[in-house]
Amino acid sequence: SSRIAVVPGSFDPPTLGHLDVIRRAAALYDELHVLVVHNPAKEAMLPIAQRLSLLEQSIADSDVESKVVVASWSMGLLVDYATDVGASVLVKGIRSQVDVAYETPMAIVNRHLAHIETVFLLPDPAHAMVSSSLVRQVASLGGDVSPFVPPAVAAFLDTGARNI
Ligand code: COD
Repeated sequence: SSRIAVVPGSFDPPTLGHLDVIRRAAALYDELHVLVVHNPAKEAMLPIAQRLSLLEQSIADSDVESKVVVASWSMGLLVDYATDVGASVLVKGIRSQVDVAYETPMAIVNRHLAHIETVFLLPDPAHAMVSSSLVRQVASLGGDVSPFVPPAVAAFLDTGARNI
């Protein structure tokens, strides 16, 4: 049977750190659902539809496209989406102890809720310091975000985002 995993995130916007985790996860699973989830704890920069579009473009530019489904979820628990698509694993990237502290309780709750395991992947150190919040800050102050994001996201933030 095929091994299916969900890679959830806010992806506001997608970064090279996200793409690194997606690539690593694609090497481990047969099918990946990259899932844009609204995080109520964070104030959003981009609408969900825009994040989906940027993720699709970024993944189309990579070598893992054939394994990846991009989707969004706002109808309830993340594990309900995972169960619906036959996934038994969530994949998350761990940058630091801060991520471990944030992710551990969610992983344990998700295991209790639906027997879904969470797999933590360590990023390439070259990308470990990148975060969407840093990119949002640099972009809002007019800086060059191209070292931190896929080309499609850099192009969008250079032009389209000024109109948001
Ligand atoms: N290197 C490695 N990993 C990275 C990097 C990087 N540079 N940047 C981000 N990541 C990882 C993050 O650690 C995370 O695993 C993932 O990529 C996504 O990151 P973000 O910032 O886009 O997304 P978050 O942290 O805002 O996550 C939002 C979620 C909605 C996925 C999260 O809040 C969640 O799992 N919510 C669960 C909702 C739910 O069902 N709750 C009930 C049970 S807990």
